[in-house]
Amino acid sequence: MTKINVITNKNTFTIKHGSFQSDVMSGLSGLKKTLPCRWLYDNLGSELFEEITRVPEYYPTRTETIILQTYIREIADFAGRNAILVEYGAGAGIKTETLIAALQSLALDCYIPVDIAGEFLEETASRIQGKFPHLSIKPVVSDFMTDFALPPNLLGTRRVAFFPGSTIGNLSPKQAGDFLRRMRNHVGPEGAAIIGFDLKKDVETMISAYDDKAGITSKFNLNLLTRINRELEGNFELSRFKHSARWNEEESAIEMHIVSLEEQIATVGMFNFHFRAGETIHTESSRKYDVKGFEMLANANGWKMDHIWRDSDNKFGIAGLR
Ligand code: AVJ
Repeated sequence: MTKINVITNKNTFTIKHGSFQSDVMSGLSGLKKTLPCRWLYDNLGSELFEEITRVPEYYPTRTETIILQTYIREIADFAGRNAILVEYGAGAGIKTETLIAALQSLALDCYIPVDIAGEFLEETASRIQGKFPHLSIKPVVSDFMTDFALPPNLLGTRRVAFFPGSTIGNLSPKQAGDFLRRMRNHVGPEGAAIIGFDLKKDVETMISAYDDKAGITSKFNLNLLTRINRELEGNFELSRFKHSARWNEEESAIEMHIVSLEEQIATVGMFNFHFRAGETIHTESSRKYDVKGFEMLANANGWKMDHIWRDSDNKFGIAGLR
């Protein structure tokens, strides 16, 4: 494992590469301050995200649910009977009843939830096992952005990768490409994938989804500073920062930023970080695709778009890839 040695005049500390601490230290030291969005999801952050899915402005979760409900028979036909479903990022958040109902309609032989958070994953697995006593469930604790193998000797026929929630939008084009190829390796040449992605639309609708009137998304974003204060002995004063949601046309992404309201210095452990007035920490990108763009991404990484299911307002898409 790569380590970064931080040398001061008195002591040498070792910081584990890829840890929260190392990401905060390097993310706040650069010319452009940025933090990986996975750190938004501590306990409170995960609860706040659940709350976001219920605010009126945040359309993705609810729209994807409607599409799943509307087209579940077609989606089940696409997956085929006795499939092995591999769900990436499955433990993050409570499974909605719709997703569970979808599992039922899919008539699966085996369900493989993959997530880095082992605790959540256990919860998800046992909850689903309770509803489907005869389903073979094989949870895999892994970061789905790294290479990992599926359990051997799986029962069932075709393997189907499932990646709902437009989580793919958080990945850069390179990461999304790597991920699609990994999925292909996991399911093999006869396999399939079902992926939810958010569609590009008018900027106002997209921005308000990430800047709701009730201020839940703002709390969700600023909670990252609270987490730094708690876990890394930071002294961020939340009242001196604000949440901001922005549209980046070149990246076709909504970005969340934490904006410094004034010039200030914040301390994390024994390090000082200077902020200019208006300087931001970029905390998340949520990419929005059009159908053609998503199809090109799929084609370039080992897939053909076989189906596209959408809501009547064209807000969200679920792609069936082969
Ligand atoms: C869970 C990654 C799909 O990008 O829409 C919601 C996270 N961030 N509001 C998204 C999120 C701010 C969400 N994903």
